[in-house]
Amino acid sequence: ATGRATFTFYEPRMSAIVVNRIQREGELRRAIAQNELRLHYQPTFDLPTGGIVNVKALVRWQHPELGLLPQGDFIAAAEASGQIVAIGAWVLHEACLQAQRWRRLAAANAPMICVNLPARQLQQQSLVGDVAEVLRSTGLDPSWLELEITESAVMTDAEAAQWSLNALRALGVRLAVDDFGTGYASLSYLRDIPAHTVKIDRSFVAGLGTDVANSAIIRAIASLAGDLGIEVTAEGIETVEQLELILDLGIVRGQGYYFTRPLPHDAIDALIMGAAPVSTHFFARPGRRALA
Ligand code: G
Ligand code: MN
Repeated sequence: ATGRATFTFYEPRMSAIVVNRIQREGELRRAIAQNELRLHYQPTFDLPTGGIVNVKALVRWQHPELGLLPQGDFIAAAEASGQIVAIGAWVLHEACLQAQRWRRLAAANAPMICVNLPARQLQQQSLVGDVAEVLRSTGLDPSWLELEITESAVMTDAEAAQWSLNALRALGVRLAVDDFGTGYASLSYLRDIPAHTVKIDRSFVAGLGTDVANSAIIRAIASLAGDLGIEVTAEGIETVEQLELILDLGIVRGQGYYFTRPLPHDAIDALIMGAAPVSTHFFARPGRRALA
């Protein structure tokens, strides 16, 4: 990894790192084979009404000894080992199955499903066919699936990525750019990628109110996306102050711990069926002025 024409002294620690990685790879293989992966779901809300716009599927690992692990604990390792492709395939299938269950449960009130598309999956030549097959086998209408890509995933091999993304869009699948603003892509990225949605990274939302630069950046992204006909979601809203500032910036879709953390599917059932009080509780705040 450090290139040619170098030398390195051996240290026992290096073996330990390799052994550790091999062990984790073995564990992950078992996790996939023995059904230890789970999905949790985090809704994005239409801010003025409190309606659910879509839910994002997020993978968890129900580890037999360590308990429920968030994606941060194993996805980077899975990306390094290539197991992310198998995990990504599982996530996509499971998420589409769940989306179909919600369709049966709530018909038109069912939320669209959003799924991360890791860089390695985007590079797979079989991607478009694989997605089409999942849609066919689960019966999910393509327009109910939104695949989320990051800037860095596209940068890896921009030309191939763009070909795949155009083909996915032609299938009728929706595309979103996730964590926008944190990668190295230029603004032309929003022009070239056939995305329906851009999700503003939560680091900008977290800085709202403390540093005016953050609202300037969010306003600029929202304005650019608006002019390009791309929908905007603000990620990572944690406080009512952030929510107010996001609404002041004219953004009408938001997600974050202020509303809810990622939840197991049955908790989402309750939200969809209106059994949980989320809408009145969070959105119909007295004194909140109407949006212009
Ligand atoms: O892939 P995506 O960008 O949707 O990643 C969502 C991740 O961010 C999840 O792991 C989720 O738990 C986390 N997340 C979602 N909302 C918030 C939030 O309001 N604050 C923080 N710190 N993390 C969040
Ligand atoms: Mn994100």
